[in-house]
Amino acid sequence: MRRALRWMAPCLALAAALVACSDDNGDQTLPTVVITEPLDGLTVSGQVLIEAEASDAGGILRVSFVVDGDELGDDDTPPYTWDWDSRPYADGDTHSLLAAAEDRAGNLAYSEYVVVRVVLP
Ligand SMILES: [Ca+2]
Repeated sequence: MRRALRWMAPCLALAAALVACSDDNGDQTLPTVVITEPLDGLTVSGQVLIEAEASDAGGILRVSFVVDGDELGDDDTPPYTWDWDSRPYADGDTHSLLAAAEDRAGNLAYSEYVVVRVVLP
């Protein structure tokens, strides 16, 4: 919301002059993000390194890591990784991993889901 207001202010100012300013407000292109580790369908155990690749012409602010809809945390420097402790999860259950990348203009993009099966160490 704050972002929207910040974005609109110069547009409103320029509207009087009939200047199209949508292209002058910076980056509106979503970043790209993909989980590179672990691979989809893999069986994992113990501490699991989740790694994502993210890129954006305007730069990446942070990549957040999500398991079953719950955010684990984020990383703001590449390589974007998170050490996921899978030990509290039930033996044999599957879980969906997701990475969300935010660029420096606040555009948010999500990776494809990666589904892994957790087994106890
Ligand atoms: Ca962008």
